[in-house]
Amino acid sequence: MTAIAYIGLGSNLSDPIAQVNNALQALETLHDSKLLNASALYRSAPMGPQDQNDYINAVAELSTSLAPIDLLDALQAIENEQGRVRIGERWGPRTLDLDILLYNNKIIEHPRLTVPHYGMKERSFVLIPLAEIAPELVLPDNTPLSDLVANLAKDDIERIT
Ligand code: ROI
Repeated sequence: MTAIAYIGLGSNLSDPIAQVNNALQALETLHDSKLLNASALYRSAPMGPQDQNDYINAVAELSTSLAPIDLLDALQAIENEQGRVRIGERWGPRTLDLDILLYNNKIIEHPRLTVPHYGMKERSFVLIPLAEIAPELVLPDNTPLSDLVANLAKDDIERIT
């Protein structure tokens, strides 16, 4: 069985554009998976503490035969291979975040994994790149992505490629 998963990418340390591009390359060669699509890169103002750099964000679409937790393990391996560093505890800067945003139409409540990603419905840096590659998407709670995007402040994000 294959699933469609949407992955959020984010970085604001150690050459964030290169971090995100390298992560997209790693997703291209991810086992048991195929990278179907990737958004442009976006520069976004930090959500959370403001005394940190802007982020580079993107969203990728995968088809995968990995179960959700196996996909999470694979994404964490990519984060670790790219020398993930986190500074501070909550919402501090990071070299690379790879988040499972959606996995088919599944709702997952697992100690290690919540899908849909808990903050995605309010985050322009997730919704705008996602809408670029999946404008017709409807979330598992039946909310059309286009409704969320229509009601979003977009002054904190800029497409850069
Ligand atoms: N802010 C932006 N703009 N982009 C992110 O990817 C991001 N990731 C985070 C927090 C710290 C919440 N802020 C962010 O984890």
